[in-house]
Amino acid sequence: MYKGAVSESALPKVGVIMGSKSDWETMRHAALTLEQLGIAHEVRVVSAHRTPDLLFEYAASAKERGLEVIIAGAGGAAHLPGMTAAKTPLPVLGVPVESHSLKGLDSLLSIVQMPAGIPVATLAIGRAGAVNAALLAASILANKYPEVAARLEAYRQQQTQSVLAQPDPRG
Ligand code: RP5
Repeated sequence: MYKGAVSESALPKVGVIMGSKSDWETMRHAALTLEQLGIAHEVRVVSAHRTPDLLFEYAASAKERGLEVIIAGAGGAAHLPGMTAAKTPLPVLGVPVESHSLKGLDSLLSIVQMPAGIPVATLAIGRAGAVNAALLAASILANKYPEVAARLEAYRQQQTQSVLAQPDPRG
């Protein structure tokens, strides 16, 4: 785990939104990874179907508030990432949350199958997708912020070293 990052009190660069409080168990991994990389972010529950007006307001104002990337997690008939992408020019990274009935396949297909014209970068189902959404957000920000690029590089080097340090899987 990368420990070199410092926490920032700066304005959030990444918005982490999710359709329900119940998504937090998955989406907390995105927030944790952003924290490890020292990337200022905010976390909000914004539901496409329970709070549609809030979703429109959040997405439409995101860029002018200073956000540069949005990570949107949702499960089931997961409209949140696509609707968010429709209302903002910012890159939207979609995380399919694992649903009880269909194990997240419904979430994945809802998010990934965007018609041409409004893209959502779709990650894997569950924790892996949440972590990778944060790392992808970091990659996007790294094009503009050298300090983020350096932290991301350190994170990856540390990950490589932790594998090389224990080549025998039996520990
Ligand atoms: C979606 O419905 C949420 O993203 C969540 O994954 C799913 C279930 O929500 P709850 O019924 O747990 O609030 O909108």
